[in-house]
Amino acid sequence: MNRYWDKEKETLEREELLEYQKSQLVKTLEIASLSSFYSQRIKKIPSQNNVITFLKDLPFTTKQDVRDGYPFKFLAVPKEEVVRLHSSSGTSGNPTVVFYTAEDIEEWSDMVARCLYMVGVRKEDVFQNMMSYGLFTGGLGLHYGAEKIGCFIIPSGAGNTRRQVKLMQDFGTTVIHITPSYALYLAHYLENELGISPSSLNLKIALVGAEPHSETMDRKLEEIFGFKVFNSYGLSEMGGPGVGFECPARKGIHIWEDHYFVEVIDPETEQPVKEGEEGELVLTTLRREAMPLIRFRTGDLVTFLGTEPCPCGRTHVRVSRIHGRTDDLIIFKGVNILPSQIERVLMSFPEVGKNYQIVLEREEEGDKMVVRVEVEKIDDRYSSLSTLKEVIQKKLKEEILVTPEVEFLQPGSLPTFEGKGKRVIDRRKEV
Ligand code: DLL
Repeated sequence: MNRYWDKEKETLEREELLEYQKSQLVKTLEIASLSSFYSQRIKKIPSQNNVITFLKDLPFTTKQDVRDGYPFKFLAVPKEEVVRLHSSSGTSGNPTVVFYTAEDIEEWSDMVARCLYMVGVRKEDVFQNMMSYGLFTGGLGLHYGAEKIGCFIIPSGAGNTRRQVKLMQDFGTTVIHITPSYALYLAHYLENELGISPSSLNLKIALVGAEPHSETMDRKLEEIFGFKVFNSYGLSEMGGPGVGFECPARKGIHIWEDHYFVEVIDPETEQPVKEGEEGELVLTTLRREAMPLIRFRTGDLVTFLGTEPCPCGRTHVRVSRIHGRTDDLIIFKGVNILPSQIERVLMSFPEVGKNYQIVLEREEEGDKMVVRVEVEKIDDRYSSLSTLKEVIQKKLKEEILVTPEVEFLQPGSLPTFEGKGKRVIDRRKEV
């Protein structure tokens, strides 16, 4: 049986792949130079022969550049060519927005279909998409990919667990797309609230991504549900999910090199790392029209696994799962949050000290965020500590969209730092 969606592209010889990348890079530079941001950086277009050297002399593009480019500085086509906008899940200030032409949507859907097909999703499958639809790319992105394959799609979106279960039971869902933390919660809910064994649902495959998760966590989910978990990687700046996916041989995540030029660099020296070493993933789009990005620093830390042939037969480069981030961006329940957003809210309360800590935990009932602060003296405005806590919690929810727990501590209880403090303690990967 054919195991490939697009065998020719997925198994291209390395030299052919490189030649293809070079020709796409030239086109990408041409398109990018039409955007107001890159018109400053790309003054001439190199030939295919020296495009790689040319590329490597260009400065990196950062998340901050994209944020500062809001709303239109990165748009490389006339506005009337745009058919859709997505955004990263941040809530503060300018979000990073991403534009798509009709062709971009087509290419993206095809790439997602390739990922799904690779892990065994077929036309006969009932595919329940439990990621949120809307600005977030996880909903519509996977939806269009699954539709290409011809799956029976249930676009249930995130949340409303009781209804999710009913849909799964009544329509015989076989594949789910879900964040790891929600999958854990779903198992807890099934067992404890409904008294249903998760493995009785007959699910076959779970596509899991959009936030950090460990190998142990994936295996644990497999044991509980009796399905196979595949790690799905992507980011809105690169178009969304589908950028890379774990293959059935489980030899890491293949990044689709006909769509992205891949570099893995030491975040300090900015030099490429060797095979087997950890570094930051840097990506250049090769086929995007509305918003090409050149040497985009993803902030995601991976081990570079190289281009040795994979038992699955695909030739595209492999990286490990995401180990962490180079910046202090928190990805919590699929929402991107900057510690500075939390800090801003906390500092607007004179009762709260300057020191704070954000602890992320993974528990059976789902992921938990605890914001720990030192409380100095309580103002007359608040009748008690618990009222103050509630007000802080509400303000935080408004700013970051999720409700953290707030813990009050005696002044001097939290560690102090000279220079950059370690504010975020992420214990989710320990599960
Ligand atoms: O999370 C796109 C996506 C949707 C990926 C659905 C997978 C499934 P953003 O909101 O822009 O886009 O967040 C991107 O999330 O830079 C990583 O830090 C993190 N991330 C995404 N996938 C994984 C994963 C979507 N499989 C940021 N493992 C990325 C760990 C991930 N972290």
